[in-house]
Amino acid sequence: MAACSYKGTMLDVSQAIAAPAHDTVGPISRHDYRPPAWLVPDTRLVFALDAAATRVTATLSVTRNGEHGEPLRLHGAGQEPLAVRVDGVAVNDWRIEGEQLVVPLTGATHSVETEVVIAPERNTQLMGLYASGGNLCTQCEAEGFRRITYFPDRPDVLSRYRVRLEADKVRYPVLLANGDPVDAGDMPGESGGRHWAEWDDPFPKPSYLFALVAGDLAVNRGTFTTASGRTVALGIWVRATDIEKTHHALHALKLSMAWDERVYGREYDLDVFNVVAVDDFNFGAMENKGLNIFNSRYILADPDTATDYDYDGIAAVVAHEYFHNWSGNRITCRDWFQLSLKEGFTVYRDQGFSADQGSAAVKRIEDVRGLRAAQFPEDAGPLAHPVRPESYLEISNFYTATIYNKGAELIRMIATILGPQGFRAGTDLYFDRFDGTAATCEDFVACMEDASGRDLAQFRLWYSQAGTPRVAASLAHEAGEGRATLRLAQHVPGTPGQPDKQPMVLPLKIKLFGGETGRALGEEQLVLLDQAASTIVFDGITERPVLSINRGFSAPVIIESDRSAAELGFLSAHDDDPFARYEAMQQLMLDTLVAAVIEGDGDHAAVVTAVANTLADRALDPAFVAEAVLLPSESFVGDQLALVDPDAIHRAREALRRDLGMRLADQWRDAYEQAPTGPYVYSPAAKGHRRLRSVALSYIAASGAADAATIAFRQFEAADNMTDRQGALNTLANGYADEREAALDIFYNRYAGNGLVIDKWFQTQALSSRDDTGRLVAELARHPDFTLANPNRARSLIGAYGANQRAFNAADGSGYRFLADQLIALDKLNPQTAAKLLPPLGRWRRFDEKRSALMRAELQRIVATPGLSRDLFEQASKSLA
Ligand code: 0A1
Ligand code: ZN
Repeated sequence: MAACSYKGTMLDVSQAIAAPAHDTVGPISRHDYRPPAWLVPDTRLVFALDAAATRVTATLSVTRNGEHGEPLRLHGAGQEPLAVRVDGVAVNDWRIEGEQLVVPLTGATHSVETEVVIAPERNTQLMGLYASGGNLCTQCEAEGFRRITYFPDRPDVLSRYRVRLEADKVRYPVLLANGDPVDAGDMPGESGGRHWAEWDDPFPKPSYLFALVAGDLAVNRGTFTTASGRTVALGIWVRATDIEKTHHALHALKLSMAWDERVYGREYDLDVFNVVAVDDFNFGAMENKGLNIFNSRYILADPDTATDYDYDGIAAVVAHEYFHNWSGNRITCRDWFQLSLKEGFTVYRDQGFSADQGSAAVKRIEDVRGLRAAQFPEDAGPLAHPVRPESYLEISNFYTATIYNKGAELIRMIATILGPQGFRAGTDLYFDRFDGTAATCEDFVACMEDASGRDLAQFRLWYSQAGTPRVAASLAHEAGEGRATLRLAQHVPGTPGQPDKQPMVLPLKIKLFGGETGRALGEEQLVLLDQAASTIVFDGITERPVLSINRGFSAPVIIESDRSAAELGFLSAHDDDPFARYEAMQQLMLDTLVAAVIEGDGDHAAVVTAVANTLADRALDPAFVAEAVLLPSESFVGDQLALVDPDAIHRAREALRRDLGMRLADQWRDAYEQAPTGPYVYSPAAKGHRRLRSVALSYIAASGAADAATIAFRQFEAADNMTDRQGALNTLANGYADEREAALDIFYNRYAGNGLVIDKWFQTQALSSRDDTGRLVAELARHPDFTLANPNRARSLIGAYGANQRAFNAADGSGYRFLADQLIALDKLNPQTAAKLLPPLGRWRRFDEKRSALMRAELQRIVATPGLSRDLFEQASKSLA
């Protein structure tokens, strides 16, 4: 037997919660997957809850998985076993190896019991059991359960959990866990003031879906009757003062439950479904079986404190977590390399839900904008990885836009290739075949093939090859022959570890329009480009054709076409697919801005005409108009250029904004004044009007109009809702008028103590296009309300600043230094959140030598920091490579 490296019964909490040094575990490779040596059919947990010291007793029924002589290996992090019992008898022959408790066992089945004490109030990483706002809650995905107790903390070990919670009745009157409630009561006399509750979850689940909540919470209750007639008790749990802000989330939950029955045939399966909101949370929300735990920003809303964007986000995240009950919980992931199996599919499902609540076109535009803002740069940078990664140091770093959003695009492409019926047959088969198991991306694709008869062999490259494919498209017209020839060529750029790529399957929706008449020259076609190059011939084309390609963003690729400004302007007015109209306008704007950056001066005429036409088209949905007339962001313009000059990009974009503002002054005023106001209603139409109004306001301000700040301040003061108030504040925050300070002060004082709104106050200032934003951000970091301990607050200042291309990339490197300082400090508290905020420093290859050297120096400083977490080390070291 190997020597025990660490053993004892004394608990030293300060030692126990220290962040792990990054070199404790090497890279994990997908190919090293082995099935678990031991299974755990049943788990019984008893929690004696206390913020300072919680005792966890875990009893695992374990069964040997196949013929082997392996001991039982249980993961544990930050605690030590106070007792280990096998079949009820205390044993001593266990050992600790790294993060594992190794227990030798002789038989085929045993009962293994461990006892640990953990300190939730000292858990600043917010993984495992921790305290938030005086309550106790858990976060276990991906590897947090091992911070609660010893367990095979891997997603392919599915266990039935029965959980008993004991706690002080006054501090923690509400005790929740996964599954259905069994019983509850007061503890007998000597425990004084304590009570207990037991929960039972009949569905075997991996440990990352475990959850408990203990706290002083109020509930907004509802019910949902499933298609088969079962009544489910719904509860949204929040602090009592927030109860009125839960109606939107509860409504969204009911809509989600009905939608999943209607669209995917999926019913809910327990008698209760609880959702709890907490203020301190590393991500958006978590799909724990029957007990979702949410970042409060994705639950709490009322018109006075939440924008339309927040309302949409809440509905989307509530739906996302609910949909995981099938795509994630009933069928989970075999290992973390399969993360996109649940996340890509579930994002695709929540996108479909949101599209069905309002304008599908606007939803698609927003999703594509998000993909281009977050995923395309990731795929083009040092942290690029395939949708099914090959290796990782720290799995938390792989909750990325690639796994989530590109993963969703893969599912969308499969749905496009199979068609609605084939896709539904595929998902039915998947849910049926893999229910109750831990599956792989390969299993999902195989179901799609089996149900549809389509061969997706080459399509699988989407899971293994990183990088955004580029498609060159060129349309030639031979008028005399009545023929148009479309030449397509694809190229997938090299990414870290993958210098050479094979051609992918790209489903491209294509349509031709007559350049003179504007009429469609034939139906839309779905072209599957699966070669490096291909030629498509269209016959009977007598009129000069204009190419509409990748309609609806049917493939997540970059189209490089030789379409002229006139053709793009034409499509922006005549294409019959609203998404394609938007795309044409964006491409026109992008071409104009890139030319202006390179040449130092721009010809804005085509953009001005196209925007004017869009504003004048009364048949268009205002929500669509608001999206269509927005210029691409400075970062997105930067992404088009080999060398990013942040100041030149800012100048070019501001010049175009100013020109649009001035030349279309009347139309902006018209759009601003025409938008109906009236009391706040959350509806697709009202949202569209509000959005267009704020966009128009920003153009009025961009024009330099003398009354712009007055108009904005009037809107700010008159607003009966946060959308209008925030829209006005954004405009004021970008400018230098006296009204700016006044509005920021009013906003701050009005919402003092409301964390989610104060986050907006920080964020708005960090995103400002003012010249002195860097200095202001440094000051805000010293504001009494700023803290790194709350992830939302950290993101609202540091994350927003990192996204502000011009301010962050100040030539003197002050932005880089600031970010590195903050990340080094944050890493000591919360490595996951620190690592998430690092990517802006990894863009150094795209900047001039001076900036690039400054960024690298900060990355090196981070990597050299003693005691750095695995999370931040992985991101920083990969960003340097
Ligand atoms: N599965 C969740 C996301 C999530 C992942 C990790 C977390 O750890 C802090 C939290 C949440 C989802 O997709 O919503
Ligand atoms: Zn998810």
